Amino acid sequence: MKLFSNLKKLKEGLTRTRENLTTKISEVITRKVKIDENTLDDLEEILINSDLGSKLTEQLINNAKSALLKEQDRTLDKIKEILKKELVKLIQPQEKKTSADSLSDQNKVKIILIIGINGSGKSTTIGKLAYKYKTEGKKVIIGSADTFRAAANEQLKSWATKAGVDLIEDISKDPSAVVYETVKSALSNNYEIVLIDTAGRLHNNKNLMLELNKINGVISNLIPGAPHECLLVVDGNSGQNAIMQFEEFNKYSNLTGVIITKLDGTAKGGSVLQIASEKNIPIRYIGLGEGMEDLQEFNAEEFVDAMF
Ligand SMILES: Nc1nc2c(ncn2[C@@H]2O[C@H](COP(=O)(O)OP(=O)(O)O)[C@@H](O)[C@H]2O)c(=O)[nH]1
Ligand SMILES: [Mg+2]
Repeated sequence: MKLFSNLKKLKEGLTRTRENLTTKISEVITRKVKIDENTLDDLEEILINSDLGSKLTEQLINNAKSALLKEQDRTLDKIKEILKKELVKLIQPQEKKTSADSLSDQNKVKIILIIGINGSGKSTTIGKLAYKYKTEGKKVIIGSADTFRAAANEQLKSWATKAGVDLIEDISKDPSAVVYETVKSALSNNYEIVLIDTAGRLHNNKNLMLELNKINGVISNLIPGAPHECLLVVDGNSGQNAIMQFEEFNKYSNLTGVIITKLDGTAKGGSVLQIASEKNIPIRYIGLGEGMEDLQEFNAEEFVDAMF
């Protein structure tokens, strides 16, 4: 399922991250006669500032250290190559999980719940996913369960139209009722993919938690074991906050994966790697723009390659 996997697009999307990183790394390296502790400290700072976070950066620098210090060839290319190789090793475990797509045949219908804070890109990602599955020949329906904002519903409807898929909305503005109707309809009309959009913020976290619990309950009452996927959408610009969002949502949802959006607009693509290395959860997709096809499966090597 490599539909939109396109290295060129990934590189385009990560242009700002790459320029930011390589400019700074080359500034540090080219000033130096040899790679000493100070140089490594400078590298460390650059990586932290690119949102890799202190933990991943420390691991990366430590792993790269011996290789770097032993290396006779201290050109920028060589150093980048070593950093890339060590970074891929650290984040690859999460990619392997991704490639075994959990779209198993045992579930005739697959229920995918999309959660995350307001503005993270949930509805846009649902539009892209709807289009992706539709293009693969699947019968797709969207449940518009962010009933709190009229504009949110209109936006999702326009995505559904563009992707050519069906959508259930409103049901007197009750999110659980929308979810119920959507799953019911999916079961009686042989839909294969159900994408459920949710609200990002109720007036407090407790309400959001109760709402998500209720939605999960409605789904599992209709289909035991569902939702089959619960994906957290995180804005790639959110830095350290990405980890916090993950931890918060993970408390009251059974997260099966993460989607990181807006990687085309940030100079700091490192938050992806931070989640991939620190949390035992697959990075399922990355968002690289506002178009229908701007969604790719996460591939550690490709990502690191596009980043440096
Ligand atoms: N550049 C870019 N913009 C995105 C991406 N994903 C979402 N957006 C934009 O981010 C804004 C919020 O997205 P939306 O889907 O409404 O977020 P939601 O509140 O979580 O549903 C919109 O303006 C989207 O067009 C992405 O991958 N790249
Ligand atoms: Mg939305």
